[in-house]
Amino acid sequence: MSDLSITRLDSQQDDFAAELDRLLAWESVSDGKVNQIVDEILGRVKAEGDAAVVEYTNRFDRLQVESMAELEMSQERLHNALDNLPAEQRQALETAAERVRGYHERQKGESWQYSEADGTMLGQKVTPMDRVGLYVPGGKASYPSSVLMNAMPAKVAGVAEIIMVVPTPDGEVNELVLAAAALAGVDRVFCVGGAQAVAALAYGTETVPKVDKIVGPGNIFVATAKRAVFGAVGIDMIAGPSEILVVCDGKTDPDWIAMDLFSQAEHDEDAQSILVSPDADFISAVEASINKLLPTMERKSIIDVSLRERAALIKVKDMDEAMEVTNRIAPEHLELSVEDPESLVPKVRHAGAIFMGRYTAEALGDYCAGPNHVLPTSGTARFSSPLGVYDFQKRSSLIMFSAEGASEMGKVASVLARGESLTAHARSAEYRIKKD
Ligand code: HSO
Ligand code: ZN
Repeated sequence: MSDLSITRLDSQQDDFAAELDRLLAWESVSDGKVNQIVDEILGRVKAEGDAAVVEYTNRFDRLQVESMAELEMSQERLHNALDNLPAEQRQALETAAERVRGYHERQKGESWQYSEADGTMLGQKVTPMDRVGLYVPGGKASYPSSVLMNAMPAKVAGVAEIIMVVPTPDGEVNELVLAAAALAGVDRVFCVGGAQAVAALAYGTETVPKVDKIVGPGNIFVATAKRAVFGAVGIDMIAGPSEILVVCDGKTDPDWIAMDLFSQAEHDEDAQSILVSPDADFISAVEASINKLLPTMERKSIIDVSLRERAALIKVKDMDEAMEVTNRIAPEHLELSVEDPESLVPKVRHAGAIFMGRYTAEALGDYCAGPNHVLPTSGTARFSSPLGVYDFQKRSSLIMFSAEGASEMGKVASVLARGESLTAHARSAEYRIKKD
């Protein structure tokens, strides 16, 4: 295999800012043809329910089932999958699940309230959603770890019912995915996928219950369907390809860094891996490691395309500049492979997850560190956060006035309401003003 040519950038070059923008440009394609297909599927599932879901599933996943019931996996089936796992896998899955649960327990938003001197009480009541849908992709991106990462925060939030959908093309079932569903406490699993699964969850059918929110990654049909049903139900973020940004002081083993870059590149050809360092010799050493290690990788053809097309090795002046570049990128995963990561963290303003120190491989976060691996991608860490318990909880405001409080605030409301020419508002407040 010939040496890979990976984009090299230097912060000192004149067009650095423009080159960086070009590197980061990413648009999740919104295809007219896909929209049309998805609209038709959504419309038919909404109108015809189970029959349409079964028909699409037979067609797209090459199955021959006659009813929705045949596409449901029983709890017994899920628990069999868990019981039949090799002991090592079961233990690893259980350890991961426990750590993810423990981390998310700390995220639980609690209700609160306070009272004012006149007895008026104000507060916020936190409640879980009743029912959520979890989309799990089939095929090469079907990750049991993602089942845990999506289901556990919902469980911890107190969601009463979790409905999972997962396609089984050609009838191929992923036992580890079923085992993870059993472990996470998923309530019902349907072997359907694509826009038809999103439609079934969003609108409900005779068999699939309608959910309040749909979470989980999927292909362009799933993403387009999720966007289309938003409003009828809640959705999580629309995930882009995975990314990693490694900031290194030049003192970590270059093989470790090369493999960390591979770890996201192997997800798919569009994944993006970037190294930022002030040490030019180190950058060259990592490049040599990349070329040495790539032929040994099982997914070398995916990694090869990802690195050629989307990766970059960026030389900066110093660590301060590295942090500026980091904030411009707002990466999904940020590895601070440096001696004293704690000194850099205060300078990080935008990142989905921050992996601190040379030992903290991003891969640990993907599986078992505890924090969620569903993270904002494509620069959206500027305004959004990891999937968490808060995504499955809602807040209601609590307001209770005493007679005295109603009288006082009635005067304020009356003035403001009359300013807006809303007389019923004003008079409603004024009835409660004490007359003496
Ligand atoms: N790195 C992926 C999650 C994942 N990795 C699942 C391995 N399995 C997105 O953050
Ligand atoms: Zn990963």
